[in-house]
Amino acid sequence: MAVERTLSIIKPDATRRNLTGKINAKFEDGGLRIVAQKRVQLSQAQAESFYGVHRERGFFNDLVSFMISGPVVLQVLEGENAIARNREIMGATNPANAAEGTIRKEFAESIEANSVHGSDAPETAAQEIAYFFAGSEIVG
Ligand code: IDP
Ligand code: MG
Repeated sequence: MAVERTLSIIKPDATRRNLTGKINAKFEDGGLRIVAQKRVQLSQAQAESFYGVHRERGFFNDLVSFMISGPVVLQVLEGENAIARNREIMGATNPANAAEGTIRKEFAESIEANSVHGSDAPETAAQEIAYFFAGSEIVG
């Protein structure tokens, strides 16, 4: 197995409810290390660009509004198979379909306000990490 890095975002629904620590415990208990972390307010341009792949989807404008509705916590998670492992810890996009014990099952409010983002493949992980972090901000 390979050690990977993946981009995680704790979304505004979760920061609003003060769930950062409980969500970080899920990552750490699940075997991932938080090797970079910063709390920021995304701009509309940043959110639109980050979710650009979804620009044609009906939910795009609502998603961007949601992502700038409050602070987010940007993170780099590291560990064995971190990209897939994080997706397991997060659970399915729609909390109605998320497995017991996952972040989205426990904390998500809706399919949109689903508490966390996680990269979905090695290429997107590398792009998403570079979008938000300088190499010097990541300390493994
Ligand atoms: P993912 O976050 O599990 O990778 P994606 O399909 O990449 O899911 O969607 C990105 C984000 O867009 C989701 O996490 C969620 O916040 C939002 N989203 C996805 N599908 C819907 C939908 O059908 N309605 C509203 N928001 C959605
Ligand atoms: Mg996705």
